Amino acid sequence: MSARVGLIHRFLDRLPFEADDPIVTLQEGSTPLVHAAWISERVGAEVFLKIEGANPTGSFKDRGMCCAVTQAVKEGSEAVICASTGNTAASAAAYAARAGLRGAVIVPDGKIATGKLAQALMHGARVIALRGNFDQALELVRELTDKHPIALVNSVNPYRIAGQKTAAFEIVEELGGIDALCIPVGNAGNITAYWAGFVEAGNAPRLFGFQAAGAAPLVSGVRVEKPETVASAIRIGNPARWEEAMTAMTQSSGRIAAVTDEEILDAYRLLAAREGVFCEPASAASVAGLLKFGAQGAERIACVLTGHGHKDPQTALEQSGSVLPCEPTIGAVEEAVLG
Ligand code: AN7
Repeated sequence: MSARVGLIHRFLDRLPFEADDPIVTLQEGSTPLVHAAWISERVGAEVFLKIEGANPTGSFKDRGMCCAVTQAVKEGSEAVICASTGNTAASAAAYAARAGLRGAVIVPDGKIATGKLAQALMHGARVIALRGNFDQALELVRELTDKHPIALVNSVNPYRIAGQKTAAFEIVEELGGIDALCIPVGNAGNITAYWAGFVEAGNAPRLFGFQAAGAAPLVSGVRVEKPETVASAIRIGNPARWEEAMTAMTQSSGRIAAVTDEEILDAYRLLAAREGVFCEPASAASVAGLLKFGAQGAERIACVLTGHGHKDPQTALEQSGSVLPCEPTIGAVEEAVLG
C-alpha cells in the first residue's frame, strides 16, 4: 500500500466528509513548497513557491474538485457541469470520468489554452465552446443548473472552497505560518478559500491578490465587460466571489492590485529561467505582483503558482528562444552546441 493519500483523507477532520463516504480522489494536494532563492534575494524576504501545478491535472482546482465531485456522487448526481477558462474544465472532466459521471464544460470559444482543451476532451467531457466570455458562461450554467438536476462544480459550490482551503493548511503546517500570501485572482474562489484556511489554521497573513490589468474588476471596483489578458485563466470580468474576496482583503490588511501582461510575462519567464519552475501565465501574476510592489514589510512570503506551464505550450513557445536546426554531423553539432 502506498503511504500517499488524497486530500480528503489527509484533512478528514477539517473537511465535511466521513471516511466511508464515496471519496473520489486522484491523490491531489500535498504539493511542493519550494524556496525561491533568486526572488528572495530580489525582494529581501524569504519567498516560497506553492507549486499547485503538481496536482494530478496540473492545477489547484483538483483540491476543490475532489470535494465537489465526491459531494455530487454522495447526492446521487449523474452529471456535473462548469463554466471555465480551462483549468476547472480539465479538473472537472477528470474527476467526473473517475467517478463515472457525465461531464459538460462551457468554455469561451478560442480563449482557453491548448493543454486544458486537450485534457477536457481526453477525459470524455462534452466541451461546449461559447461564443462569449467566461462571465457569460457562468451566468448560463447557473441558470441551467437551476432548471436541471446537474451538479454545478464552479467555485460558487461551497465544497470547492472547502477543498481549496487545504493549501493554506499545508503552508501553515510546513512553515508554521507566513506574513503574506501572493495569489492570482480571477473568479476569486481561491483567495476566498485560502483566507478561510488560514483563519482556521490560526495564521493571518496579509493577502496580496493580483489581477491582470485588462481584467481587474476588483481593483477598479466595476465589472469589466470585455476582459482581455494573455493570462487566459484569469480573463474574468465579474468574479463570482467578489464580496468574499474584498472581505478577505480587508480582514487580512491585504491589498488587491493589477499587473500588466508584460509584467506577468516577465515573471513567467524568470520563474522558468531563474527558479527552474514552469507555471502558466496566470500563475506568474502572483510573482509579478510581488516583484512590482515588493515585500511590503513581510519577512516570509508564499506565492501561489496555480497551474503548470504545460497547460499553455503556445504562450511558452512565443515567449522563449527558438530551436537551433542542425545537420547530423559532428562538426555541425559542435558548432550548434559550443558556437
Ligand atoms: C491557473 O478554470 O476560473 O480566483 O474556470 O486557472 O479562484 O478563479 C481558473 C482560475 C488562477 C484564478 N490561476 O483563481 C477556471 C478558472 C489559474 C487559474 C486562477 C485560475 P480564482
